[in-house]
Amino acid sequence: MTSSSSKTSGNPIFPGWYADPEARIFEGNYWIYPTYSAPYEQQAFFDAFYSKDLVEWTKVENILKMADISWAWRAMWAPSPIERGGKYYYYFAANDIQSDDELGGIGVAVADKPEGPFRDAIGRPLIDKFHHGAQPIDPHVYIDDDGSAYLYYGGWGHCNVVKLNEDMISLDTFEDGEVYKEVTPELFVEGPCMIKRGGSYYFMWAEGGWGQPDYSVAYAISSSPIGPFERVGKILQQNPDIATSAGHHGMIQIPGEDEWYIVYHRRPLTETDRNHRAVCIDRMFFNEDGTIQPVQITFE
Ligand code: FUB
Repeated sequence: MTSSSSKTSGNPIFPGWYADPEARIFEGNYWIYPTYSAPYEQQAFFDAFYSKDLVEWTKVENILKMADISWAWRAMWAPSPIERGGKYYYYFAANDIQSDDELGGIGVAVADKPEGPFRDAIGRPLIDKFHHGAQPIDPHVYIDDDGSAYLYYGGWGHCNVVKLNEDMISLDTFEDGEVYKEVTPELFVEGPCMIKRGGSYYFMWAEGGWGQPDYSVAYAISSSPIGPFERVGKILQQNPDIATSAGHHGMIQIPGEDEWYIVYHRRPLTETDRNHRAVCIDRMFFNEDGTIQPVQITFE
């Protein structure tokens, strides 16, 4: 693991069109779990990347394949894995359902190792309907210090949170009896992400137009993992000299340090295809008052 003098490999950090990176630390390695960014017919598998130092990345191919998810037929994307009790739970979106009549939504797979192979945990989507208007896509899983597990998700401008049971493959209820709690912050589009720092919950999301140059990341600070999430401002956005469409991210904290990196996708200036998205890492700094400084996107 690296410390304050951490370098990254130069942006983008690995070759290939990948998007929606989730970032984790498992078994002493940094891991990035992205979408394979291609037309839907080709989005039929997931690769993952790991590194000891954020510089050299090794690719693991096909950690989960659509052929192994009986109900998935169209595309799979936006993964979010987490470890609990020695098992790895991998949440993902599939099929891009547009209404409650279609089969699809957020699935959950499980494996014994961070590199998989992942297998379907329940044989059907974990979340298969629209609740409070949130399309069941873009899951992000978070376990709080007290062991409570939350799954944030949403698209089409609405964001929900559900509580997971300890088995990580079924839904609990909140104290008020709700299962699907809407937590949509102002301007939310998709791609939720949660971190905790100094007792505060930092909820972040993608806003702006999907595939548009103004795609970006904003955040809220709350004293609770279920909000309310009041928008503070933007963290990440395009730089006309470097890249456009910077958004849908994950976060890495260097173990034991107050040192944070944002892992996100962006579109090189030379590209116009919406799927030509590449994974990048840049440093993210907090101000003394706990607010977040706008990230400078770089080629470093
Ligand atoms: O990669 C597919 C979609 O692109 C995700 O659902 C969105 O968050 C956007 O990044």
